[in-house]
Amino acid sequence: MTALSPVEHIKQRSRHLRGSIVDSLANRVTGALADDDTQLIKFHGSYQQDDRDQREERRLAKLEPAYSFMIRTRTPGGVCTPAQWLALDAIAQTYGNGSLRLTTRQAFQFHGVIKRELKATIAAINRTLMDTIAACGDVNRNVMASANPVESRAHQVAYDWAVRLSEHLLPKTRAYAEIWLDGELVAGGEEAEPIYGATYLPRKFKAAIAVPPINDVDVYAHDLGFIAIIENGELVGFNVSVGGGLGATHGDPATYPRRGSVIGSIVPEQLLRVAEAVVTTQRDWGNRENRKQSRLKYTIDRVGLEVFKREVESRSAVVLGPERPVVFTQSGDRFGWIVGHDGRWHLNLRIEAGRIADTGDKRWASALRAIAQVHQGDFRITPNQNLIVANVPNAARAQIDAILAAHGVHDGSGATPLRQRALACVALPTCPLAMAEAERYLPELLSKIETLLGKHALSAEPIGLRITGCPNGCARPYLAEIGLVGKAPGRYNLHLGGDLIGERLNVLAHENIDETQILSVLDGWFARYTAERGPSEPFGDFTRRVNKEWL
Ligand code: SRM
Ligand code: SF4
Repeated sequence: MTALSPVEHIKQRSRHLRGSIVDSLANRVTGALADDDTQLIKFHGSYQQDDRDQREERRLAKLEPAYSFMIRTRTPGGVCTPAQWLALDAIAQTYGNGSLRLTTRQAFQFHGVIKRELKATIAAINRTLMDTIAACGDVNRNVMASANPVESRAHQVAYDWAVRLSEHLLPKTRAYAEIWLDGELVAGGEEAEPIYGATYLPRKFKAAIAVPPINDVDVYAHDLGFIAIIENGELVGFNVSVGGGLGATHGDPATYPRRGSVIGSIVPEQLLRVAEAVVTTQRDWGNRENRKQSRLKYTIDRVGLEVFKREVESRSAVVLGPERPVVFTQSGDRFGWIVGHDGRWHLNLRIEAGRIADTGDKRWASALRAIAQVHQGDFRITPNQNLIVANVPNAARAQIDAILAAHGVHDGSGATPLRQRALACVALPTCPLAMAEAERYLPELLSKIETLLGKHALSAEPIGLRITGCPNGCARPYLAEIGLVGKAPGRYNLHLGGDLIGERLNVLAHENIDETQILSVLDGWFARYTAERGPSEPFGDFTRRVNKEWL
């Protein structure tokens, strides 16, 4: 028998995620945690990192790396109140690096929190009635839901289910309360984890709820996806998708992005039972020896989709109905003011790479703080790293517009569709796994590609580009029409052929190329696209059609 991976042993001896985190926090000799605790802290919503820009300088000065912590919230569906916004903004200023980061999974991230302020920061987040438990780690993570509050009542129902699912799959350990909130100690940490057991899941687990026709959540990228079936504006059920996941390792063909497979449909009341059955099947069947093979997608490919489906049916006592027809028309956001079905207004703001900060004349952090001080509705983080100022009465719109203008920012509706749709993961300097830049490089790269699009009279085309600093896929690059995946400093793999609705994985077209080569390859494609495209044929479909071997 192959040995369990080291992380399994750490979980096993952690007494339900306690480990020695309390001692690690108290140790003033280092800015880091003990090794085991760096794994366990993830389940509490935080990662230990170090500033990679400073690594070499500190090494030469014989100093330990500049350790700090990233903290991620659990915000199902990405919804928060203005009061929460103000509190989170203040926390970022007091304890973090001054910026808030909206993630591709509708959460907030704080970067740059030092160890001695970690407890105060997490406690402060909890005082806002938001938490960070299970935002990371081998558990079900933040549950996503279509952010669009516009179309129908179905969106509210989908959001409510996302909250219920998130709560249902939360770890039951009291470790979080004990460590961060001075909760009562549980003797020996012996409380039960009825869904997860003592060693939790073999690997991270992600769930999302999509409300057609908008697949903003990229539902097929998730271990578990629910696709709402809507009849006459009412949500009457869900298609169930399993086994999506995007992470891969360069040069290791045993790892790959996988699109989720629909195994059937359910009525809403069956959602929690089916979700729990998928989770416990993965708990029991997932690979605990090799973490590169432990996501649900590999479990399903190993045992077969039919076998997996039968097990889920048996554990949930739900017989899945046939897959129902659903149609997605887009995965991107719609910018500017949109009026909802109930007459309230929603302002979708484009936030470049999700980073909320005051940078030069563009004072996003101050603008949103000022909006939060007067806003009576809520805020919604979109899965595209953008923000909706939601539920605004008509009379309050002018004030919000004026605040934005006074702070040098705008909703992004005037930007090129390329810029509107683009996503970039965090990458350097905080992500330890980054091989190349992503967030910091995005603005410059987009400007260069916009010049090319202008040259070919394609500036108005809705072309989707996503860039990541490594093959883990945090900005879901494998679903983009143009996906750039970091290989080394300044070098990327170029993927082409995704679609605009998140239903098709793209294909590796060029390996390990630099900016000059990227621009030259795209220049060639844009020229052909202008000359040879079919009527209304999107760029991704065109590249796919022309390269028939990709089909
Ligand atoms: Fe991710 C690891 C950032 C969404 C796949 N991801 C990381 C870490 C924590 C690096 C680490 O392990 O030390 C990154 C922290 C960087 C930093 O400094 O903040 C990181 N991931 C992010 C975020 C912040 C990207 C962003 O720019 O928004 C997203 C946070 C989401 C959230 O709020 O929970 C983020 N990560 C994703 C997604 C997209 C999604 O889920 O829709 C994926 C691809 C889907 C999937 O999971 O298959 C993704 N992240 C990964 C992986 C690869 C997992 C795999 O199966 O191979 C890793 C590495 C790992 O787990 O070993 C990873
Ligand atoms: Fe880091 Fe890679 Fe994720 Fe980007 S894709 S945030 S570089 S792990």
